[in-house]
Amino acid sequence: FQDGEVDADELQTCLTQSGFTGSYAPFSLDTCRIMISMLDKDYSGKMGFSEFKELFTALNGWKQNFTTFDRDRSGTIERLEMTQAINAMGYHVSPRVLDVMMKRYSREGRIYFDDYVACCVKLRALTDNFRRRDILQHGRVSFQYDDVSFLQEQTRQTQEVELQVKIY
Ligand SMILES: [Ca+2]
Ligand SMILES: [Ca+2]
Repeated sequence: FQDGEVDADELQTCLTQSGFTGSYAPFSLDTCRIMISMLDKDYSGKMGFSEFKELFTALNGWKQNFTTFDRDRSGTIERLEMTQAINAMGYHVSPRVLDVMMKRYSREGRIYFDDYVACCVKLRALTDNFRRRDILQHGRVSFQYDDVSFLQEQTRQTQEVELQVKIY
């Protein structure tokens, strides 16, 4: 943080050097880019110190979550484990949305830590977006198709999907 902000390369180096991912594979540049853009509150295109602190706190939670829900200790999160992890984070997703998430973030049914974090960052960004729009009434909300377009890159169809968020 010499110049106050880090880009994706620097973030990757920083997280790798800190040994954050432990025995899991280091974060890809892609995931680092996603982390920066999703938490870039001041739209600087880089990650400032306060954004980094927020990310680090979130990462710790996700890592704990990942380890806890990897019940068979395979080092990856499979479908059933993902359902439980998502519920624990306060989300409720329909089986159909889960299918799409598995398709997007897993490799042959296994979600690695790197992709898990990318998914968590995205979910969190969606939640923040909803909070900003103040439509988290009754603690549950269904995301509209456009909000989860990241989940469906192939089929363009307009429909509401049942990705629901519980109260935080
Ligand atoms: Ca920034
Ligand atoms: Ca597992």
